[in-house]
Amino acid sequence: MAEPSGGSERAVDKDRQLDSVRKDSQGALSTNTGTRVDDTDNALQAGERGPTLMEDFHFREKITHFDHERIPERVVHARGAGAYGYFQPYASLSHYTRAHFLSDPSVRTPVFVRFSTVAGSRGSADTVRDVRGFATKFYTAEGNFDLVGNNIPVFFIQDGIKFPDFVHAVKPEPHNEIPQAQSAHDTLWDFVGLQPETMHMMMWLMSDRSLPRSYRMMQGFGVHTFRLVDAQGRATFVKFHWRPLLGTHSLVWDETQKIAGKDPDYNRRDLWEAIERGQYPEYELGMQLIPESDEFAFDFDLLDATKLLPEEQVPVTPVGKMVLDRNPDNFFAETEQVAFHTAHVVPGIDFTNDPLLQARNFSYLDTQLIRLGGPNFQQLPVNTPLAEVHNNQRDGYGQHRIHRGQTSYFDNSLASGCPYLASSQGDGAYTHYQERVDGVKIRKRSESFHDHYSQATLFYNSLADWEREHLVAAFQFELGKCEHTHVRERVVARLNNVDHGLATRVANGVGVQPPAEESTPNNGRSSPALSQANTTMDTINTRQIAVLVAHGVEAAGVTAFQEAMRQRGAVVDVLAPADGTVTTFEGATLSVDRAITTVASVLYDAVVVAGGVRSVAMLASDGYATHFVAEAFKHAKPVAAIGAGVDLIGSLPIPKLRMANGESGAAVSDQGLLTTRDSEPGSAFNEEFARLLSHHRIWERDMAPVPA
Ligand code: HDD
Repeated sequence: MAEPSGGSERAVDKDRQLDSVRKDSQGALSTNTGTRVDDTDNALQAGERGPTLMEDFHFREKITHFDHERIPERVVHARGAGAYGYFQPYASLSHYTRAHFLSDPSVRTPVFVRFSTVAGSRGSADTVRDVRGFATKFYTAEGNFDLVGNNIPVFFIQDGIKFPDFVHAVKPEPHNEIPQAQSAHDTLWDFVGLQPETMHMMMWLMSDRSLPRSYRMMQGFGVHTFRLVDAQGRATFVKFHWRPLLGTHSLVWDETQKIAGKDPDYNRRDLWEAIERGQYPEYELGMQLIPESDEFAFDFDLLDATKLLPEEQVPVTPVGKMVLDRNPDNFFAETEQVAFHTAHVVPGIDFTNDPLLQARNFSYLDTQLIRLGGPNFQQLPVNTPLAEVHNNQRDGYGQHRIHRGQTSYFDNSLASGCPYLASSQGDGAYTHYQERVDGVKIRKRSESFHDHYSQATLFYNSLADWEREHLVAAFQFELGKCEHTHVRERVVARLNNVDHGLATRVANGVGVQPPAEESTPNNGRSSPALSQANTTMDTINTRQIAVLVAHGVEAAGVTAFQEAMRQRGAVVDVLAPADGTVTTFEGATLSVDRAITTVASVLYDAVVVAGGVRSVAMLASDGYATHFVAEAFKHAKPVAAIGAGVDLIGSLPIPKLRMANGESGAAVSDQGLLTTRDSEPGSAFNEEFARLLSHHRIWERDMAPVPA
């Protein structure tokens, strides 16, 4: 085999490959056979008021094509957003794997990533409570490798044969197709109560992990234990992790529900806009590497996808970085038609006997056949590998290749035996890891898969207080939506095996009898790495800040603040009661980015009320503006006020915190409320604001009783 080309050149190869099929809107209008068309608004008809004629080939072609525009949406993960980029390892991993793309730090491998929600339809809102898919296609020189993961490190079920049952339970109920993209309904919780193996994953789903602030701020996990195999055929177990460089951050539940109406494309738009601004999302790939000799060293089974491997037991080794730097040109052609498959592997990466993974290795190929209409979906441009493809597979719907020659079988002599068999050494052929397998045919779950609660407890114990409060509230919300009392009761009984206090609180919130005594004592174990309280909090890059202004605003303070935040990578929008410009206190004009009525506080990470007595008086009498600030406060966001802006805060129905008073003086910061009477706040104010924002939310005032 020719040595795959290396270096940064490779990252653009996929882009170059796609160039051959890109099409710009230009030239004269024509039919699909190239016949030019001079009227596409009026069908050919017999007389001005007469019937349309069959003869109108342009009409028929146009309508027929339109009638066939839709393809089946993905049965799960229908709603998604994608981007291109590249992956580059920090150092060679050749002592673990022969995979070329992991063996040379000079090789940049092009990638396409698709993020998704699971339960909702293609048009559902982005911010629903759900798992997020994190699927990466590496276009390596040795073929495509797909890492089809989620933002949660465990899964609902242990054996893939249960996947249709689980998905039927979580999807809208079949008799009335309600609710859309929601887990808060009877059938899901009925399933959960009857399947204790779901309990660990349900703890994650009820945590803030299911409400990511951004696809750029969530982790990714390969979930299963895979195998890395080196050139000598030696294997190491591996668990894959993606860590976002911006930290792992979430929205709050009330906020996500409002965003679902204000901007259903919130996460999709966020990804798109960050890439358009050149603020490229970055993720570090990490690996937990487990020697084969340690296969049975843990108190759970490495083949059980409802279990994670605590980082405190086996640390995550950072091995490389992925950067997403290009938006697709066409959503359908690329993001919709991309076809991921867990069995798209390259030499050096292999499977384990995890029964969930084994099932996936069947399901993903099968689903593409119906979704993309036949066996040639790999020829769709987004799926085409950079590695050369030669085989004797022929024909089928959507065949784009013109295979030449007389032969389409192996072995042949008429085409000199081509395509010939690749060898594993010289030609880099894939060889399956030679695992010894010995067993009787049996339908039985291994004993080692039977503990369903220890890690659910581990997760619960690892959460910060505020995370635990959110989780309890989520269970209460979801079970509170269930109509059947016995469904609520059974889940509470399951939770009693996780933690008695948790079960009691949930029971009290949903009106069922709390369990009298604990069924399993809390094991007291925790893993700090599982809490989002311990994530990266050192940047405000790409954070969205709203500055509220009106006529009479003291603009000097606003401009200096804007500049200071932009230098740190944040996005600052000036919002006013109306779009256009406002006349400033100084007599100049200040551009307005958006009218307050067209946005909402839930679309921002922080809010600042600018100074200027007239401006503040106008804002204080504007219900949208006051609601904006109070709501941001309720959602635990940094709220700041400059000069007279402090008076607006004082007039709001929010808990009274310490605020700046008097004519001037240093800024006062109290539980994320930052105030200064100076109309031009200095660098100390900016520093403190950036510090608060880098912490994402001020959880100490979370759940503030604010009527917003
Ligand atoms: Fe799956 C899509 C992730 C278990 C069957 N899955 C799909 C996608 C992601 C995952 C991210 C969307 C890919 C894309 O963007 O196109 N799935 C997972 C993870 C799992 C998992 C992390 C457990 C660890 N999945 C799973 C099982 C089965 C499937 C057990 C079936 C036995 N998944 C599918 C599917 C989908 C899919 C039906 C729908 C569309 C597609 O594959 O291409 O085949």
